[in-house]
Amino acid sequence: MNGPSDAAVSAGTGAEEWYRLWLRYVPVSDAGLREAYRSHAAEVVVEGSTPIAASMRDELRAGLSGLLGVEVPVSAEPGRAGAVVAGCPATSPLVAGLGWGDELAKLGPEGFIIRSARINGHPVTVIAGGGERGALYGAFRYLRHLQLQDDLSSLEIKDQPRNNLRVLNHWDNWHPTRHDMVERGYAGSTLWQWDELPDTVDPRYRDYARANASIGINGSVINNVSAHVEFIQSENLPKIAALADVFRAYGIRLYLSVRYDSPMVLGGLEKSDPLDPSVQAWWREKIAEIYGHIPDFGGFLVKGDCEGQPGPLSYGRSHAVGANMLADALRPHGGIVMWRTFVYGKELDRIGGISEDRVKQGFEVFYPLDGEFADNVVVQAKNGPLDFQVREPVNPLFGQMPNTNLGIEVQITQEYTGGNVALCWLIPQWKEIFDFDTLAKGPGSTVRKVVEGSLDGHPLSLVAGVANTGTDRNWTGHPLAQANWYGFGRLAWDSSLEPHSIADEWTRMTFSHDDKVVRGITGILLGSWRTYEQFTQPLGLNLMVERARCRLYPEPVFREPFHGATETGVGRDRTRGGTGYVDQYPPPVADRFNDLDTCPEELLLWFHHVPYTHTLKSGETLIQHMYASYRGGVRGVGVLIAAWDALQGHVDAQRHDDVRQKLQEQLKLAEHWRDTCICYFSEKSGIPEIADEQ
Ligand code: GCW
Repeated sequence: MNGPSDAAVSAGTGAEEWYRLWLRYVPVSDAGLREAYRSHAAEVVVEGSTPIAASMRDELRAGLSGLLGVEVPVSAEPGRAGAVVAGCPATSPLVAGLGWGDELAKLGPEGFIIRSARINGHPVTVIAGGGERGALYGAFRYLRHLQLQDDLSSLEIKDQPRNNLRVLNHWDNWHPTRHDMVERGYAGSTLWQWDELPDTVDPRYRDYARANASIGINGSVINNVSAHVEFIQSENLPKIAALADVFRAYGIRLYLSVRYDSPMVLGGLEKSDPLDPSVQAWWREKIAEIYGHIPDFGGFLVKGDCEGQPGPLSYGRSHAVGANMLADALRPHGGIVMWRTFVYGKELDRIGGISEDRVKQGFEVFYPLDGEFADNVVVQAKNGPLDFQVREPVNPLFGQMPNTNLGIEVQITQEYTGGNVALCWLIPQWKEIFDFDTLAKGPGSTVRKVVEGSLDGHPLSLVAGVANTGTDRNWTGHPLAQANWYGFGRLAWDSSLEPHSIADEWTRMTFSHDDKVVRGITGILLGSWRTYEQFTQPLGLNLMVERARCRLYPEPVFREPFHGATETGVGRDRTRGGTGYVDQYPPPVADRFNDLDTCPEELLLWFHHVPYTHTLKSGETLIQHMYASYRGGVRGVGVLIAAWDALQGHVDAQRHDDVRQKLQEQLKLAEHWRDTCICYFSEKSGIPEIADEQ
């Protein structure tokens, strides 16, 4: 097999339908409900002339007109029953006049109230934001309320985001590199057309911004963390600024990934030592130049001292010193630094005492730095200690850097979870991560509370996701991967949301309220992560995938140093008797993982080297369970296919066909994994599969 088939990368027959994402605004099917809605949404009133006010006005007008099947007019002030009034006290006298200031202040600038009220004697619906972004999020929430066909008669909705930075990380390059224009991107090329900007501003940027605002994403790092200096080169800043102008109208701040050695590469300086005054001056000047083009620029994302990226370690400076220098230069402009903890390998040789086991190294570098980062630095840690696997334990840094703004990075693009070939809805995985109890301050010390900042009282909270978007007309390569983008935004806004409700929302907005469709597609989404785990890396087996760009296929022999398979057993001994990784967790968690009997079975082979003949709780031996898992995973894909086929005639033919094709691709992938891994482990262990398992 040589990578995804042509069908796997084509836009598919339903391209234009998929392009509309979850913002389809198709007429409410029930005529009675549509009539009722029309009486509650008769005109749109948005005061002010700011970019966000214009966006809100456009979205409400287009959304209501689409959903109600009539042209809903825009008015300067409520002139009839059923006006929809949107704004915030600072920009809308109508909203300011309601006296909701104290309530709104409590919700913060991104919070909102949607409430039935009376203005000028008319019954109206008010969408009031604490600030303009809050009003914008309220407008999208109101439209989602209609898209979900909920009752409009007496509205009382209050909401606010649990995390204040909700950011996409685009691993987009300035020019083609070994990973093409988008590293680990499986949806075509980069969205940012650098050769056309700033003169030509593709309308697609606005649709990108709308889609993000509709799910509360308020930040976009537009370039790869393996950074290129072109993104901060003076002649290119007008191009970057043109994107920022589009994003601003949807409450999205633009950030840039920067190379730590930019002062040398761009500035011609001798070195990039953060303690060197000329380096500090260079960054201050460059940052001032960026803000000259982008007044609300968000700040920098940095991947330092890893995979060939330069960093402060080469000057004998810690990552805290390295980050704080940039943070100091950004502070006068209100900018922040997001500093990644993803470090491993040779760059760490400069620090003594780093363990051999790669998964221990990030913790060993960052744990000692707790409390040393400036207040406008957010340390950005991947959800797990290795690298976005289909299953990993939670990164032990969560809960153990109480004096640091500690954000989380998850991967929406499916580098290790099927590329654009397999459906793997990751929201259940992310939910498990947010729900994990670090026990750092006793029971209830969940990753959610660490990231939100509520456990340790931090004002800066970050949820970052490596984006899965590209130029494919369906945005995400696999059309159903749109649900990963959607779900990321919803969990970044509130990580206590239930996966089922997110799947239900997305399905109704993207497809229909047909009960068969809603039940069918939510079931397919909810089952897909474990199915992918079953046929690729069961029981915490890490890792099996090849090194290639798409990481779709197993390379069991090549990956033996990772998964630890021998003639007698498989898995990595990370207990106290092995690499000792387990003791990077607080004692009660470490004890649970350290003991073969209490270690959660889904992480068994991550923490333990287990004999093939070991008996699991199910009564099966380990090896027979693995054989059964690979077979079960293939059957699981068959279940997805059957569930999708059952929707024929209930989903438009074009989009139905696109997904059917993808699922067939996925079946071939799963069968390849099954056959390769069963063959590998049969030979390795010398233990044949028990016949009735076939
Ligand atoms: O595992 C690696 C990925 C790289 C990525 C790196 C990172 C952007 O394979 O493609 O580089 O993680 O997270 O920085």
